[in-house]
Amino acid sequence: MFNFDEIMIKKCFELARHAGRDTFLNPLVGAVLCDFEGNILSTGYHKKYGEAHAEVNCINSYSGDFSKTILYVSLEPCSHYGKTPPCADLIIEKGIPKVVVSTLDPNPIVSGRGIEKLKQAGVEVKVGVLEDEGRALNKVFFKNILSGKPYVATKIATTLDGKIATLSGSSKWITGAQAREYVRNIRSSFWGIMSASGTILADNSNLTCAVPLTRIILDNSHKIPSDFNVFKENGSRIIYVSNSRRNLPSHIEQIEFENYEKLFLDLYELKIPSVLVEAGAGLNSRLIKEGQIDYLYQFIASKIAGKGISYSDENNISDINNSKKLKFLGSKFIGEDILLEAEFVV
Ligand code: AOF
Ligand code: ZN
Repeated sequence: MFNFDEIMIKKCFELARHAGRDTFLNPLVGAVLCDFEGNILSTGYHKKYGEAHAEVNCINSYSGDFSKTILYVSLEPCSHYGKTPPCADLIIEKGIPKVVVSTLDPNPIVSGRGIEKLKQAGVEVKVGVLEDEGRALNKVFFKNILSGKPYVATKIATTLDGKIATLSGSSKWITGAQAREYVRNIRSSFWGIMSASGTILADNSNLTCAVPLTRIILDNSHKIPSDFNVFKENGSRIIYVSNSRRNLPSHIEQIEFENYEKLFLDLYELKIPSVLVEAGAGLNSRLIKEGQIDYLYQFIASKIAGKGISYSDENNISDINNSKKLKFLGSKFIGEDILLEAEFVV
């Protein structure tokens, strides 16, 4: 069914996505200004962290009369003085009579106050248009603000019978070249890439990507030799995580590991909003067990390995009703393999 509010909010989502990585630590937000006949008068989006919000960019690109306009925004207009003044004040000052919003802002300094401020000033407000999509668009921001931790995804390649390697550890390659190429796209949408000593020792991978990802290296007991590729300086940040400090070159930051909860809190403090885990059974098992993973990218190859290693072997669940639950979000062919995407249910 034709629903004009939904069409306009979808347009806001599209605009918001133009920003990509530049909004770093802030949400992706888009805005559209329409007249009462449904004509679009102006659009805007939040382009860069610290710069003008979507609403400001949209409102300031229109110079006509605002008395018969509707402002569509993918996130609740803010009510606070941050790096920029409150968007709600600008909306009121311009005399915009109606605002349609997808989701409330989870940021506790805003959260409902923006809407309240608008209503108090007599602005008609509608909230909740395509709310699930609005939250999904900013899943990283929601996780960051609500938990103080990065959004964490894991990328895993398995055989059809769920193995990441044979019993002898052979895993090159489970998936085909196209799937491995696709992983580069996935990596580039994250800020940090996390791996652990077992995987790094086996692959001597440099954990790099087309965009400068922060390499997060978990290495209790200092097992990775310091001449390994992962320590090489290439302009991107390196965070070394271990149970004790190590004498390493100064371009490498260090975190002392206590537990995973603390580690992720520390990583967000270090301004890492999202992390992609690329590791083996040990790290994946522990993170899954502790509920630290939000999202799963599982590439499934049309191969059967028989006895082998699963990515969650350390989770000893005897009653199937106590399994970790996920929600499937979609699947598609990548070359001869299938990519399955799912969200962990909390
Ligand atoms: C954005 N862009 O389009 C909207 C945001 O420090 P400030 O002033 O940039 O405020 C950042 C907060 O403003 C952010 O955490 C979110 O709660 C709210 N809304 N932020 O960067 C926008 N609408
Ligand atoms: Zn704002």
